[in-house]
Amino acid sequence: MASLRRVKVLLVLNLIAVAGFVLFLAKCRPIAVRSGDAFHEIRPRAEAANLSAHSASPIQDAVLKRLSLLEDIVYRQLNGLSKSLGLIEGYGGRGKGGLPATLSPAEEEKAKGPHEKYGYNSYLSEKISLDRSIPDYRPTKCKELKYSKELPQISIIFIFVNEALSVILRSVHSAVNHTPTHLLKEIILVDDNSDEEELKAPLEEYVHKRYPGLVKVVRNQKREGLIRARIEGWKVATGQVTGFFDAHVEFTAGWAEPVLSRIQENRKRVILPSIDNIKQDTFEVQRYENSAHGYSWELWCMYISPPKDWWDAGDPSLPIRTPAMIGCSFVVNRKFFGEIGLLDPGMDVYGGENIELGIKVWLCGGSMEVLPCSRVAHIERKKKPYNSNIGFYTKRNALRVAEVWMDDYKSHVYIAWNLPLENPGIDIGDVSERKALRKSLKCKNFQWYLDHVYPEMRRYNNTVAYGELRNNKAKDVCLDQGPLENHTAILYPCHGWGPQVGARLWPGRDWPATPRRASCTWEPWGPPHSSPTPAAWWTTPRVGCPSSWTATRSRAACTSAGTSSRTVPS
Ligand SMILES: [Mn+2]
Repeated sequence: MASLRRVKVLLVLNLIAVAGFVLFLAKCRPIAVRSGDAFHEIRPRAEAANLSAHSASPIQDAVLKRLSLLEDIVYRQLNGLSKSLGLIEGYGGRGKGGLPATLSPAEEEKAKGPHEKYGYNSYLSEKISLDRSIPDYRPTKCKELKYSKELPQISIIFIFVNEALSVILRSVHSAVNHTPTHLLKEIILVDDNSDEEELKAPLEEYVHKRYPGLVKVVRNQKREGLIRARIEGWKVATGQVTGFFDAHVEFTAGWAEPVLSRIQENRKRVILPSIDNIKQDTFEVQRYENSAHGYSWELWCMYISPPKDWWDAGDPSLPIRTPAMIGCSFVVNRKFFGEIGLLDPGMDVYGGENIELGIKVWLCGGSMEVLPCSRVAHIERKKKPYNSNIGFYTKRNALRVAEVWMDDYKSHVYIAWNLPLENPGIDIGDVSERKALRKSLKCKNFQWYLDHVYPEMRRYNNTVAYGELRNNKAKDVCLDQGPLENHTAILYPCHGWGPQVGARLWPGRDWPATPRRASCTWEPWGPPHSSPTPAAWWTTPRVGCPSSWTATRSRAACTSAGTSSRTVPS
């Protein structure tokens, strides 16, 4: 405490000294200027002020700027801008350096409720400085790379709904602290109609006082979902480049330069900083492996291994080609993003937009890559803030992607969601504008994308049946995923999710051409396997004898609304 007081006293003394110096300059220099201007007329006040501002010397400008900065620091120290919100600034304190932070047992008790509400330990977040340092996880070589001084400016767009104030502000502080001033055009906060009072006036007053002129706040009048919220942010952005981030991230030193440099070289590149993890319970920052971002046929995104040519090059600082993006952080030239139709505004809430952008940018003349030299840490929450039925919206959005972009492969998305191929019973809205967009941009077909950008993705051609597989001797249990090691299936109560539903059938192997007993060739419908042969072929467990297996959906009979079933011999 004593040392803190000493620092404060020193700061104030420093301010007084600088203020004295500036006063001296302010009194003397303008007089010197005026004395040279013998015909100086008396002008209206405003105009005169204007004139003197124009004629001020660069030194005077610099000193005035420095003074206002010092004033700002002292103001915050003495008036406690962040303190009034119960928050902390400065580099030290709990959780500094990205180490795990802890709470006392009494605090733990208080933390429980908000932890549940936000999906991360927001009470702990309030105890961690808004400016804390986090580790530099860049590959060593990145630190030696040099970038041009003339890089395009970025508008950083954060979207949020009912996010903890301290977490949003840490995202903002971290962006300002780690983006070079001359490259940061502005920060845009898009509030997707949050309910919390602290996200209204207190947030707005804070950012405007703390970072005057730098932060724009956009408020959605109704909840639009993450996708249209990002578009709202884009609309008010003025930087040459726009960066979209969740409002629960922390940037690291040097994150911006490699991103802006890659976009300057080629404006059609969409760049993803590498993501590290901020643990939602302790706020410890954990390094993630270098990865590309892929997805399953449900269009759930996931980290996948970088492509073979990246490994072959043997340089971990090189960009990683990626088929799509997780979506919590991406950077794109502002105008180019508009040209390729932004994100699909017909999508609701969350999910699918990240895959759509990946497919679209690749098919329509651009590219997408992850940069290991640019790192942003992100909190993986326990739950999403859009608490309505996320699965439904993700499914609906996935079907929009399938209809617009996937040509013959669209059936894969329907099968993955266990929907009939015809009349799936989901209103996906109007996709005609998106189809027209694809046509006007003269985009390539989906087969090209699978061949060149996402060869790891499993293709399920010749599927004749899909859905749950039920046995006539035990109708309430379904074939489900057993241990992967011995490729054996198990019976499990039907739950309608996961590999149980995703099972599929491939003719020409064991069934139906050679129906060997007890070895139906159902395959779990899972993430893409890296090898071209399936990772797990299943042997069906016997249930009595003789018994038969029935698939709930038949691909061959899809014209009958997919409700017909087909008997699979046991
Ligand atoms: Mn997120």
